[in-house]
Amino acid sequence: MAEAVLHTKQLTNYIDGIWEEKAVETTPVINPATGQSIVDVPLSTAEDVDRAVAAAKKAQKEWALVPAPQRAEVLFKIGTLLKERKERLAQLLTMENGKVIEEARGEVQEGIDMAFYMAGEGRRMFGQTVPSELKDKFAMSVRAPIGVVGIITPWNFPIAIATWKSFPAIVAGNAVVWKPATETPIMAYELAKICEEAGLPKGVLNVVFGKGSTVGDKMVHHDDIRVISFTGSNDTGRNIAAECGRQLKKVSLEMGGKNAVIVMDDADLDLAVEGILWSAFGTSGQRCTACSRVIVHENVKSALEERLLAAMEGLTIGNGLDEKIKVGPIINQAGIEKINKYIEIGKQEGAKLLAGGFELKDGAYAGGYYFTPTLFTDVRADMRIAQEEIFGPVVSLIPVKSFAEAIEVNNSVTYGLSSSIFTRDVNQVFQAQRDLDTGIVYVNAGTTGAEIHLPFGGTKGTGNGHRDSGVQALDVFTEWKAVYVDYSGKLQRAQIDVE
Ligand code: UN1
Repeated sequence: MAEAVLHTKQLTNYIDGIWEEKAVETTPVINPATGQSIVDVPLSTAEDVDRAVAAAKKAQKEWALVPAPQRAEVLFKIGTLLKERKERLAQLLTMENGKVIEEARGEVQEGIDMAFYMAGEGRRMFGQTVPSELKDKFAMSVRAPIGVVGIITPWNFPIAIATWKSFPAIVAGNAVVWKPATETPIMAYELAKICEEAGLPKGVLNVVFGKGSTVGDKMVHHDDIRVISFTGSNDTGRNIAAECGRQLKKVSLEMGGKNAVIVMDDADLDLAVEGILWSAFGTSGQRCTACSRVIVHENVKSALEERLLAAMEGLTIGNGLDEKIKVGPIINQAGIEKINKYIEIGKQEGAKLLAGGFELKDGAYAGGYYFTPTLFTDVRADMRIAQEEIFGPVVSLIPVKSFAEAIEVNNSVTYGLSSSIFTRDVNQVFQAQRDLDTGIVYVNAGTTGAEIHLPFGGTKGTGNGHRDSGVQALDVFTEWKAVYVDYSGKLQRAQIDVE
């Protein structure tokens, strides 16, 4: 297939079904593999947000009255179009984000899966009927849409995360104002085009671009936005939560992880190496679910190190459009600087650098933002490299003496997104799934690869108890309404007229 081409030089806001005039202020979108500009993205204004919210508010009233199975049909069409354009979308995704093409295809697939899954939800959207305590009285609880929802999405999964949030919101009868990350707006542009083509009524999905300090702030403060769903950095998430708390606005947060793979001394070490390699260096470690700690039983520490080092040599680094490449670039220079900072911190803390630890700037790498897969060993659980999210291809090996210590170390971080254990001991499997304090637990697989029909999110500093994707996502975008229908023909007082 020919390489995908974007047929515009500047993206524009999409408000009330209209692709607007070109913006006054823009910023370039940079391909992190080459350093070259692909397209310009508007720096939308607070006034743009106001118009987007007004359009959403108007559209939502009618959209909420469309029966959910019919709303779902639009999502089904969206899924079909996403499927038809999968290769084009994957290529554009690799260009704007850098992830290797195989992973880009996987990410688009998450969007397709989410569309069909939520299309199915349109014919379920289950509520509950429960018996009333009174005769001739019917009681039920139903899901009601909330209104206008604001979604703020990150650059590392620019299409998948957007679908985890917008599709449940839409099928539940809400309207959306979406701010995608400035680094990766092309997926937003393409997805909005697809929604339009699939017949989503104007105003149900609106897209504004630009900086969080202007556009995100305005969304968070806007009285008519009733829910904010955010995935991104911890600091930003906490600020959003504080403001939403003040306004009593519902907020759903996913703010990263410090995920570990535990390797016990009875584990299949080759399988563990494969799991670590994929979840630590896939997406160049730029996943919230990425493995950045390996907690290894001391009996197999040197065997694991040896096999891991050998396997890391096979990791090809380069432009992700090349099918042979396994590790693509880092998103931008700021990302590289953050990783470099942690390499220095790790060295100062006394961790032993076994592999990598440097960026690649010359020859074939010139212009791009590349970092070598890195392995630290003899890391102590309380070191900063073992506690803080690095968001790059850096793994810290932490030796432990027992299963109990492994669990304790796993749980010693402020985050709680994903964890994994490699063991053949069935008792340890069940103890681990109970005791690992994370929202996602894997057994004999790495820390990445969540499926869209299960809840995605984490405990402790990862979030605030809500979940993306899965049927649980509907809880973010609906209110539970309790409905009582009394058909006795007389006034029956609950708690009082009970015989
Ligand atoms: C993220 O990094 O924020 O489970 C999302 C996974 C992917 C999604 C990651 N399905 O690794």
